[in-house]
Amino acid sequence: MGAGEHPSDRTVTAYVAIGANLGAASAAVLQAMVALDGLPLTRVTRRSSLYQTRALSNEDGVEREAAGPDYINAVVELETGLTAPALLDQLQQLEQSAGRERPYRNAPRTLDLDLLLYGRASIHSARLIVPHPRMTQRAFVLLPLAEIAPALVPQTQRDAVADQTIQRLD
Ligand code: PH2
Ligand code: MG
Ligand code: MG
Repeated sequence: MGAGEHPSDRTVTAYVAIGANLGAASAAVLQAMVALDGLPLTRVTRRSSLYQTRALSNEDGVEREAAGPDYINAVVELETGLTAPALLDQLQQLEQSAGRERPYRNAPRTLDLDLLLYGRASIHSARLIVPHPRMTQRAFVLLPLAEIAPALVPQTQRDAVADQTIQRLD
């Protein structure tokens, strides 16, 4: 049994945001959904549509449109027996396998996997903050999340991001 895998059969419902804006972004997002389903002790239980979104950058706590290609974004629900740090390790390994480089903050990326929610856990470690601190400011997270877990996204939060450019793809 690898690090972070429990000997018990307890699982947690977690939500992961997927984003890409370099290369074949839609293919990378769909491929990531398959890869997430293949992680140890983990399966994908719900997947949102793909969304095309204008690149945003957080300046002084406010999300603003930024230069750079549009993103393809989506959110998946996982049922996982991994601990949160073990799941984060796996997400980072998938980003690496997709050729992710980090030349500077918010650089265009082949694949970004962000842990949004891990059950009801509130986590503040050096590596990981859950719930994701900027998720409620971002239409590219809230709308796909609302599609698969509407109870998690109050209408007030959706209203607050109504000015952000996002288009559901079919
Ligand atoms: N991710 C960021 C910064 N800006 N903008 C969009 N539209 N979608 C993203 O996934 C995204 C972003 C940092 O990870
Ligand atoms: Mg991100
Ligand atoms: Mg990230």
